[in-house]
Amino acid sequence: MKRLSITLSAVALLSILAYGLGLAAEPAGPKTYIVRIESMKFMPNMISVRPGDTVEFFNTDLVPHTVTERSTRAFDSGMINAKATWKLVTDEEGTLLYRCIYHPDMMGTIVVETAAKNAARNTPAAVELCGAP
Ligand SMILES: [Cu+2]
Repeated sequence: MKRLSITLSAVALLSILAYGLGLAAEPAGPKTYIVRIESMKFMPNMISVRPGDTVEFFNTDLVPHTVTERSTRAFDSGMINAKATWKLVTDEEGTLLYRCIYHPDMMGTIVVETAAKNAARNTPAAVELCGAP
């Protein structure tokens, strides 16, 4: 019985160590990130995600905004009303530049890249909502 408890303690310790080193902290599935539209700005205005992740734009302002790809309008949210949200599901790697059609000064960037590249790049303001197991 004593040996069993020592073994269990060793397993627990290894689990804690692995978690502390980040080995067990990285969920495999796609995640959802929030970009707030607040006071006529995208916050954060630069976010780094992985292919398959979702970026959800939440308009906290009292006026409508859009999330529109800057050059070709490859994606366009249409009007996002006050207190409404719009989701963009990313697919392949690349840099997505967008702006608000109504307010040309409002601009943002989504960098879509694999895990190895974007591990430590997100700002604290990039809130991770949830991660599928
Ligand atoms: Cu706007």
